[in-house]
Amino acid sequence: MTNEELMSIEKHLKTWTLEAAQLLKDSFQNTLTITYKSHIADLVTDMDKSIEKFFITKIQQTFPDHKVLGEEGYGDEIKGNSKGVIWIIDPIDGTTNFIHQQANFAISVGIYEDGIGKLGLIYDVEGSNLYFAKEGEGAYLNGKKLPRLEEVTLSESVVGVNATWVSPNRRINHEHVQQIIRKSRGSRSYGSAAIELAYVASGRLDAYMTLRLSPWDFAAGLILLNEVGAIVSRTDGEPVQLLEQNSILAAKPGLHKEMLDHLI
Ligand code: 2AM
Ligand code: CA
Ligand code: CA
Ligand code: CA
Repeated sequence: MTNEELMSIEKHLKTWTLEAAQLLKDSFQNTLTITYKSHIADLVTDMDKSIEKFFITKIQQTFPDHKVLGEEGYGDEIKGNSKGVIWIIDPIDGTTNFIHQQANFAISVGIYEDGIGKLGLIYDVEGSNLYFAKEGEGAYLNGKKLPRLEEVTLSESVVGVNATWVSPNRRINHEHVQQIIRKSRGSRSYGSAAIELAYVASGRLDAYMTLRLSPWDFAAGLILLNEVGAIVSRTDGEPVQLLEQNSILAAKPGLHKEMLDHLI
């Protein structure tokens, strides 16, 4: 797409996100309808669904040839085909936080063309923090350019990790995760993958690792991270596949290798 088209998409994306964020804030006054997806800790609310539909309606009206991949399934059948322009949307990332805390949840939108990340946006709704990146033009927090990330060692790092992975589980050797945490300066867990990826991009976290994310969890984050020079791979060191589920290790240069050496 041309730069003109990209600028038009950016303008709409930011406007719609702020409108959606207001809908989410307004919803705090209402009673949420909460249902379970795969299990009792996998929650979805009526707001997850209505925000996804809100974006899809706007996109179909304004950019009819664009496709949408959304967590709640109201978008298009993508089936591994990354051709064309695809909006990868998580209407609420951190639904459990949305329900329990009314904080630490985000709207996450990554826009890709033929599999290349063009625009990435993560909006921390309660904190009103807008993380935005445009391919080749850098990443911004509330309009202020984020500096490129510098090398750091694990012993001087704060690492984002979900406590689930510290106990025995079938996805990774939990002792390797324990070693990383012991060696680090500290660990944090925020319950929103999108926010945690935005924190790595903005330097609030030095690294974030997680064992299973879907495209809508990381699509925007990858674009932000790329613009600030973060290193991103799966936890086995292999490249992340955009349209598949992946483990994710995102970290500052140097630290990524040090963590990977513990993991494999
Ligand atoms: P979600 O809130 O959009 O579902 C912490 O739970 C983080 O992991 C959130 O970013 C959450 O996204 C994501 N996540 C991915 N798969 C999940 C699942 N099956 N159950 C709960 N959270 C999941
Ligand atoms: Ca979910
Ligand atoms: Ca999510
Ligand atoms: Ca979600």
